[in-house]
Amino acid sequence: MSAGDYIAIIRPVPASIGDCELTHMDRVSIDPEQARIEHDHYADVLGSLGCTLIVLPALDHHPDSVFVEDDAIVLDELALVTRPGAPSRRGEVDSVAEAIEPFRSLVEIEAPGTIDGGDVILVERTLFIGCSSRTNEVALSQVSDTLEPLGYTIIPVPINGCLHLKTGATALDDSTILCNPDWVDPARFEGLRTMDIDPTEPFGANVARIGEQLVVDAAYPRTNEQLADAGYDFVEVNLAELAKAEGAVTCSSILFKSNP
Ligand code: CIR
Repeated sequence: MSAGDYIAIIRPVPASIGDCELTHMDRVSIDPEQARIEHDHYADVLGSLGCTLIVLPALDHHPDSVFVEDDAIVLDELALVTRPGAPSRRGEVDSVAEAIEPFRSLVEIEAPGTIDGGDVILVERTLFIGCSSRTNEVALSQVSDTLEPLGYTIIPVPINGCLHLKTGATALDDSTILCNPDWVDPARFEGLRTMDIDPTEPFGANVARIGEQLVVDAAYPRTNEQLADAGYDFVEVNLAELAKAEGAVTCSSILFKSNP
């Protein structure tokens, strides 16, 4: 499967990004213009890798609306439309669902369930789901009830000290997880190999995967060098402004196969 077979849903950086939710970070000033420049380059990279881009309308009254990953979990058979853990983010999901509807049937997470897409790592037919401040047991049960009959395995993963599971761990391929062991216990990924990030780069574990190709943040050169040494192929982006909003590479798009 090449990147050309993938859809990437993105949404522009809103003018209100400075009013974003923050959980583990102090608020610092964010330059929306600089964030837009960085996000435009990110979109260009996804396009240059062959993804078909779907650009949603900006939602200026939703400060975190650029972080579309949290609004849906797209699998081959269907898409779960999330109910984000932060109430300020719940108005983001309708337009995301509308964009996915031509490609997948939709299943909505119902109240009082809450889950953010950033808490879900999909490796083949296993979903590792972070037990974060955004994702609760009600949503975990709904996800299990929907997906286990389709042959998926759901594995809850405790996290400690970061916003989402994917802040501290992401899949590099179908058998390897890149992990910050201070935030996520590598032993939770039973049956998979794990690679630790460089300990000086705690946020380096968040990489986006499009088939064989990875997209990484250039802010983590030591971790990226480890990836290069291990033979991974990646393109670098710079999302420094969005990082101040507790965002990262995966959060800024929803990537899925157009014809699974
Ligand atoms: C939030 O707290 O919801 C945003 N400021 C950051 C969301 C980042 N999303 C992600 O890691 N999937």
